[in-house]
Amino acid sequence: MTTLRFILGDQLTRGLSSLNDVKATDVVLMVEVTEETTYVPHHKQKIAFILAAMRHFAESLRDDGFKVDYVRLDDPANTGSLTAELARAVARHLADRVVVTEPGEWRVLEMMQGWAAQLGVPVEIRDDDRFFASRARFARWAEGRKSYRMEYFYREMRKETGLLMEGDQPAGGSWNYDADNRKSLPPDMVPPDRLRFPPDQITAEVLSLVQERFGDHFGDLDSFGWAVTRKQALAALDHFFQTCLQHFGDFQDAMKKGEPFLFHGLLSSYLNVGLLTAREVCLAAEDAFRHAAAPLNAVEGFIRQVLGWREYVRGLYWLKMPAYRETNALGASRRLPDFYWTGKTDLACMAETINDTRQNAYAHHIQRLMVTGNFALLAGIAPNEIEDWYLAVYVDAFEWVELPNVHGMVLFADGGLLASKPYAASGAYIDRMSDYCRGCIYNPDIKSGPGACPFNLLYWNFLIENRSQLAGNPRMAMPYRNLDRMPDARRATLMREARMFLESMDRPIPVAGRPTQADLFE
Ligand code: FAD
Ligand code: DLZ
Ligand code: SF4
Repeated sequence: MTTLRFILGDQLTRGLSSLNDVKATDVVLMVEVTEETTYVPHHKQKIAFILAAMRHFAESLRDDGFKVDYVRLDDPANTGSLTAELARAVARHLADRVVVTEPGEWRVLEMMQGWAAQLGVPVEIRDDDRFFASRARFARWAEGRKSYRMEYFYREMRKETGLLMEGDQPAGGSWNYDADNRKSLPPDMVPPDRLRFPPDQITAEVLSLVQERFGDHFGDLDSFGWAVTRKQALAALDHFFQTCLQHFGDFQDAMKKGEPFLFHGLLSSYLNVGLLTAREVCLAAEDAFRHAAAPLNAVEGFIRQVLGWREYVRGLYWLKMPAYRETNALGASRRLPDFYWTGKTDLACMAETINDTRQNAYAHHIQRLMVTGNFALLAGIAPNEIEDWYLAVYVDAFEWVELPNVHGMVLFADGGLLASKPYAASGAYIDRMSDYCRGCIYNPDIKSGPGACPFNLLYWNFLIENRSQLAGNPRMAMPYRNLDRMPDARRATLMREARMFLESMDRPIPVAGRPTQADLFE
């Protein structure tokens, strides 16, 4: 009687539901498969991070006395798919039962649901209890609501968990200190160096494998320094608390050239694969507040991201998939410009964010939302094009968290299910929150004509083109009032220049670099 406990690459948690009640005769199965390494063209560091973390996790289970069957990517008998590797393992171990924890992606759940019939053995799919809110809990919260605002879900989760609560009231008297968290970075403020982890022998082997097999994928591998064990992830968490948490709130929305990490946690990849749990990081953050090691606006800001946004996007994903992914409320249809992959663009903010992404498989939230995301929204990039990009390029990207952020928060493709209005912004926002514009050939203060920041042209054009879907939204009243105050001729100029810019972007990149906007005026 052998039970197979099948653990996926983002289920690297010792307390995982499918590892409860393991018996001495059970076998833990882990498989590296081409299907998962290539379903989008993942950044090289993302593949390396997951395979290295999987191999280390398997070692730690063996050290704890588990029987582990681990299939490596370069095993000649490897069939390349989760289902076929499970079938081979069922036969190899004469298993009469399979236990799994529900996956993070719809596509894998569909696979799992077919396994019992395909394999001829019972397959038990257990809840993923690493989240504060189960799928059923979120569905109960959502039931009967006309809109699903994160803030209300978050307040309920604060009450339910007791995090940052004083009796039935929020600590400090407010639920949300976001208004305090929008400072730009003072020029003399230098963010701390971040803890990186030199590859050990296991990781070095994975890095060679990734270079050999996926050398043509996007991204640098040389700068790899992610934690790949729980011990390292705990060290990274501790380092964040010691050096960054106190400033996390104040500069949460800031951007600075040459500073890809600022005071952010760099914790999402560890949380998403299970090296850290959401509960432990929230409790540790609360502890820092209770011991006066960090101010309330920082700790509340951090807990809101993990207990609020992270849980909320997961709940929404499972509540609305698979239809969610198919919506396209603004009818966006443009191809993703090549510069999202090459970084070769004269928009300094885009080049900086894309090059950070290439180097680190990481960009912080405001870069993702207000630079590459904002551009995709304003330029009308087709949802599936830009979603695949986000799913591929970030080390923390799994569809349950990527999709609501891109489809809902960035693109408004769900028609406002997640966000009450599009996060559309002109160059003025980027100029206020960053120093990017100082090194740019465009000028955020110029609205049209030579030197005009393309975000300005695209912003007004976006409002004009999407008037029928957006003008009735009370939160868009102000931008539409400003638009309507413009003379017709001005609106026509903005539209014409925006179109010229978009057309220039669609052209193939010439060897010497694509034409600049200024060239188009010659
Ligand atoms: P911090 O700024 O330090 O935040 C702390 C933690 O809060 C993060 O580690 C993360 O677990 C959580 N968090 C913060 N914001 C969000 C959010 N909006 N949704 C869910 N969790 C959040 N996050 C991912 O984990 N995977 C993704 O694929 C992903 N794609 C995104 C795509 C876009 C377009 C946008 C706008 C956001 C995306 N996010 C994604 C959310 C967020 O940007 C990242 O979680 C964050 O940048 C990770 O870096 P950090 O650990 O330094 O975060
Ligand atoms: C992302 C990923 C990659 C790159 N490789 C593997 C793998 O070889 N084996 C595996 O079990 N999981 C991998 N993963 C993570 C899965 O894609 C993830 O478990 C599913 O997307 C469900 O969230
Ligand atoms: Fe980006 Fe415009 Fe600023 Fe250039 S001027 S960095 S394109 S916002």
